[in-house]
Amino acid sequence: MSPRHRNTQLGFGATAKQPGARPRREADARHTVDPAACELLEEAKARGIATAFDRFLAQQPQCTFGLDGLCCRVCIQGPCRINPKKAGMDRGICGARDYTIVARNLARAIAGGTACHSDHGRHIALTLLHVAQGEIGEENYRITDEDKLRRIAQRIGLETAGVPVAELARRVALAALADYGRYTDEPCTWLDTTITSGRQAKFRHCGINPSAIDRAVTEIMNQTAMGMDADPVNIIFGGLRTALADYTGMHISTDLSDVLFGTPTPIVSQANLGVIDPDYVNIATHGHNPTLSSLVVDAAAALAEEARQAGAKGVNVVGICCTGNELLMRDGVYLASNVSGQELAIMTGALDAMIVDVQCIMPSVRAVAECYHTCVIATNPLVKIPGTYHVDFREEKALETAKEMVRLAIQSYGRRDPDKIRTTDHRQDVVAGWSLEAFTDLLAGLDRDRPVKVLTDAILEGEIRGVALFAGCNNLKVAQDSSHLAILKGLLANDVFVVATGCSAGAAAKAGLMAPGSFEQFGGEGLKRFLGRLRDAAGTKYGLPAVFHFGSCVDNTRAADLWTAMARELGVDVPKVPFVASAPEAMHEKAVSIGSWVVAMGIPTHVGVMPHIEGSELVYGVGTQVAHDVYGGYFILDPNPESAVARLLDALEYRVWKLRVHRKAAERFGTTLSTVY
Ligand code: BF8
Ligand code: SF4
Repeated sequence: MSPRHRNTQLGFGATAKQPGARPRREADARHTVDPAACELLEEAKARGIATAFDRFLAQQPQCTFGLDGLCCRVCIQGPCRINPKKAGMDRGICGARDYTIVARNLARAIAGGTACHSDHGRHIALTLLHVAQGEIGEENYRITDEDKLRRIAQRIGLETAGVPVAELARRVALAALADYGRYTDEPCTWLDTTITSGRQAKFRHCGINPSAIDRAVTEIMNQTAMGMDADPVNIIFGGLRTALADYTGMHISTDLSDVLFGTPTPIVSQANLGVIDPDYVNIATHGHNPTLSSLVVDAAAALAEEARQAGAKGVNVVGICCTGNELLMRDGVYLASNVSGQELAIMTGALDAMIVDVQCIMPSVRAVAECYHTCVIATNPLVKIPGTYHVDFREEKALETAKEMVRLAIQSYGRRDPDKIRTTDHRQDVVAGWSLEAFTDLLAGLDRDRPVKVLTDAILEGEIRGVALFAGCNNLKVAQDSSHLAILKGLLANDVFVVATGCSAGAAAKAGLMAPGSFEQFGGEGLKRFLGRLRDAAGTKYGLPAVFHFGSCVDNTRAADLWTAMARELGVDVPKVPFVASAPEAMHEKAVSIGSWVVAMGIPTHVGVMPHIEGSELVYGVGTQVAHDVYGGYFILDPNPESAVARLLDALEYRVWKLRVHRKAAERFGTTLSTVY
């Protein structure tokens, strides 16, 4: 463990930044620990095709000003690259100091992530509105989960009795859209109605309640412009307000996707590149938004006969990234890979089309596809990649457009080059579909009235040590999936109950950590007992996994709903709940915004790739130490998986210990539970 990342007994409080220390990893020569990806990378090498793995190495060494967050390009007098320790270079041309520049860069990354998630949520809300108003035909979209719609409506304070479903959907959609553009100062509805009263008070007290998502993004861009805010703490508070707007947009996405496409229930499928089957017309849906991909699934089923006429056995839709997670958890669609495997899917030579919507789509997919027959189809007006097909996807003719794309894939199947087919056998069984509702049902097998108590009791009694959320991306600074898997296995063996989303869920799925019954293989004795009890009580048709797939990245809000439910069950605020989070291979701006709201919600949050904040001791200290005092959550920045496991376990242990002490004290003195964390 490097001295910078020494742990304290409490599990938080990384030591102050030590000059000259640079504990970043060297480029990992292994590239990936995914066996399917290894095979395909060999193929790339043999064919002389450059991938992101090669380009990562070509970028070395990366600029240390950028890595430290000390490069300012906010105005075009810059870039100003400053060195806080060198006289004359210790501030930018305008006089901005290290802490201002680092805080501004961080806040702008949060704004970027918030824009992505919230635009996704807006799209879903608009789709629901158009369905409710009868502007989109039933063959395209419909309200699939009326119960969830009613529960959401009640939660946000709408009258539901006697209101017809379409009208209720219209009101819910309008309430969601109001969270984007409110001009008064009330907090966003989706934030305020889904958190504990303790968090409501905390956010109000700190003045970080967003009143509208779009306003939060606009304000932080203004606040961090040249000649605006120079106070790093005020900038960080602005960043956190934006991050809470991110949470709001994500929660809207999850809720309204469930209404439109159904709330996930456990479903068995498979993951890894071996799901690309050369006997079928293979279509990868890649990106994030289920409005497009769910229709591709319908269109593929409808056109199976056309595929058979073309000589294939049918159409096989597979998913990549979060679109893959959305389809896996609702429809059991195979998950081909997480973000770093997107080019490799094309290199199987059997991928006939890749249909992309928004976010995490590397422009390089087109360059790789040029070496193959694969037809890359972009579908969103905000995502055009030179050289690809662009199909204008509109909700009102969604099925028709989806069929058009499936037909392109069938035509492309006829252009395959048999010499280039290099599919792999690596695929793992997966049981996915753990919405919070599905997981609560599982707990209800042991206690119908207070299902969440089953989980909190298991923690208080020491059967399991707490809950961990695994989230975030692949980042090629780390061998693909290696940190996810090392930390996941470390926590499972130490009896932590684990849920995962996004590309972290993809890593777990591909490695067999979500296979039915896999908890028996990867869990410690306590976790095995706990999940064994749940399995026996629920009498499930499928075996339980070691890691529970909680969905796509926007579904991190399902995990947030879980810690909120645990806080309510325990009668405390979130900072006392034995719950931690980890993004071992964080990459995207979206991961920065998620990590920031997870910390503000009160959760110790590990990040395994150093964010660009090391240039300012002040900003570093705020994230790793001061945040704990203010919010109860804090960042554990540690690229070493072994010490990350130890520090996450410490954080859980500290919370359980404190919870027990406070409970005992309250019992003994007949008082209410202490609110101190
Ligand atoms: O939104 S985990 S690489 S795919 S950003 Fe992207 Fe990161 Fe994957 Fe899902 Ni989330
Ligand atoms: Fe340089 Fe200041 Fe402009 Fe940033 S805002 S580029 S520090 S002059």
